[in-house]
Amino acid sequence: MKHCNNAQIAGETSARGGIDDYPSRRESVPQVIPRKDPVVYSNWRQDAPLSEEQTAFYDANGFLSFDIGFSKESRGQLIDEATRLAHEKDELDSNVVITEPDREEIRSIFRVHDLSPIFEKLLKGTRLVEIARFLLGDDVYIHQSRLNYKPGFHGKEFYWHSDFETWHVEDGMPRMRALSMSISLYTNNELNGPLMVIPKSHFEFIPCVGEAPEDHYKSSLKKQEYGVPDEASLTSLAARGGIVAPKGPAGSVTIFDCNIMHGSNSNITPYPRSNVFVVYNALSNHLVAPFGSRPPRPDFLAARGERVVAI
Ligand code: 6CS
Ligand code: FE
Repeated sequence: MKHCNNAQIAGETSARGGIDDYPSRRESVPQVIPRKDPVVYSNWRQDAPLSEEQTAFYDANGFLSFDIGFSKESRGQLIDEATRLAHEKDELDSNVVITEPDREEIRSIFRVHDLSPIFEKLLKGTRLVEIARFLLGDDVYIHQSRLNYKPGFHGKEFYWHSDFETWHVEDGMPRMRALSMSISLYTNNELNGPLMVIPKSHFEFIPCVGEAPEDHYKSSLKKQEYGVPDEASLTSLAARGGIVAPKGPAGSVTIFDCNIMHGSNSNITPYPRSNVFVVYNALSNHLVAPFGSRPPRPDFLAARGERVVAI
């Protein structure tokens, strides 16, 4: 893993003319850039929504898993809603429905907090929002939400990536001051393609090599081939932090930092691994012009303008 020189640590002038502290898809050789942003933006306090140990674990590892304890009834409601959205996909804006590569099975449906009052209630609920506000030290808004269905037998992998690398280059997210929460609707076990994270990888920004094509999201949401890190950097990150696949019953939540390296394997078991994901961004970290050279992505992927509404 090559480390970049001081000039690059100091930040390069971005294609937009400002300073870009996390330049990516520019160099032909990946050069690791140490994280320049905090992970947890608040000091722990007695009334914090996470324990001191949970907060310290998230800060050090870049992720945290726990069970929000769905009642049987609320779990059933969420599954029925995910099924309803899938059945009514032809009535939805076709942009928000992503199918698996070369198949008709649904891979993801985006902006579920707009499409479903049931998912809106969960994702804008106090329990999750208070945790996001605490960790990000600011009011928050929903940058993106999605249902990843990962259906039995045909749910394909999500290759290793840092979300922040994409959100910075393609959406214009300035700082590492956002986080995702993945909430399982079915059991996530070691067999059905659980989310995998590399602990501690959030401390280093791995620039990617190769500029993505126009409208990259039309292919990347099915199978990401640009904005993916090189194998030497992945090997080095995994050697240091290992690989963890949080497991648990429906209602398990995994919070993960915007820059942690993560991915998931294909699901060839009969058991779906449908999880709802939400991305909370700090209000002060709202999107600006992309740090890459392409036009901004559509707002079903990256809320901007009037969609930036604190919750
Ligand atoms: O490009 C994005 O925003 C989406 N792609 C991945 C693989 N993770 C984050 C997000 O869902
Ligand atoms: Fe991701």
